[in-house]
Amino acid sequence: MWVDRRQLIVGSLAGAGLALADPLWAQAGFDAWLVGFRSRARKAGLRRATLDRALADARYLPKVIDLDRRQAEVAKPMQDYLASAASAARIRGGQRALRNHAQTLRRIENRTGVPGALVVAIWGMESSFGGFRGAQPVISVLATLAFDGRRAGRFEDELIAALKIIQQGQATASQMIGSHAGAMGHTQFMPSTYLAHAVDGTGDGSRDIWGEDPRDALASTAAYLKALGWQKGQPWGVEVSLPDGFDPGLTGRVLKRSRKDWTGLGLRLAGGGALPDHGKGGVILPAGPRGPAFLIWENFQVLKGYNYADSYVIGAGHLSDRIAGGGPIRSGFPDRPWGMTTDQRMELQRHLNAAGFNAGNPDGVIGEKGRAAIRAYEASRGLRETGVPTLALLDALK
Ligand SMILES: [Ca+2]
Repeated sequence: MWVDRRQLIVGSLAGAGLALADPLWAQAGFDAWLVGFRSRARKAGLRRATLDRALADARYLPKVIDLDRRQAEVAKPMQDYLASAASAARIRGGQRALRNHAQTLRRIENRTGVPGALVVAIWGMESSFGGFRGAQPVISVLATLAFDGRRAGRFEDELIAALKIIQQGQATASQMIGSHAGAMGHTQFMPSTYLAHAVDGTGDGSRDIWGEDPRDALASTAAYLKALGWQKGQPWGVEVSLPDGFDPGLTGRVLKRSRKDWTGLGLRLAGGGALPDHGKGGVILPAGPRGPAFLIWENFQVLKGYNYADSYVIGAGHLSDRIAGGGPIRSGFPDRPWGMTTDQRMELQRHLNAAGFNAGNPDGVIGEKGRAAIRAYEASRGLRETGVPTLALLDALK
């Protein structure tokens, strides 16, 4: 009974936003939540013995909540993001990894069509080639996030997936170390991704993405990309040059054209040369029309399955090109993407969101989501659909 009573009190305080400010109350609420969770986990097929063992040390981690709430402020400018995503040290690290694991990566590529340089680039992005795999107890992290309630359903599902991994004997709760968001191992798999896609890359029957040996994680990463639809031989994207006077309203991931059409519109490979042919593709302008332009195909979308942010996909894709011997991005970056300050871009995002057009987190980056929101706004007003952020649009929305 005392558990129920405490849950009641904590529940009402949580409603007032007070409970989580006090770690003691939070711990009390967490313990009560765990009792209810156990019965839901049992219904999901987890055995009592698994839960006793795996949840014995589960505890509320206030820091996880702090970090979760601190996400999504002003995004880094694209050039700064790319400079760290594809730093000289990381390119060297990737080339070393490509040599050290050449045989494994060749085997993986033969099986999945995913190039070794890309697998290694993701490894570099996710954990600095295994150097930073996270140090948090994943069971407690996921339990804390599920209890916190902002995305309770999602994190409770992940916690159940993590417990199933333990029940399968793939790892113990204490081996299951990861990030403050519950991502695990060399390439930072969420538990549900592990359950659906992890494979044995070493042939020993285990799927160990947590230990020192990265081969299971590398094979699993490629298997996951293949399952997401990776197309062999197709790049993530290529940098292109646009002719003078090019209409940015023609760009956007969803506005696909054939190679012949893009060529006719004056596009060339950045640095010269004819465009490659991988079917219909779209052109994206991550820093606006005065920054780099990329021609992208289906594999760009596949990589978004790994991490939805366009910046991540461009970062991982570009890093893989550099690891494979390609050069830096040729175009410079404008000080003001789309001719607007960061504050103005954030304001535009906020106004679009308020008007019912989902432009995503107001972080100052007008990516594909923001451009789709602008197109929807334009369509709703009977305007030509450009998806192009401008000061005039901001004024119209104010
Ligand atoms: Ca293995």
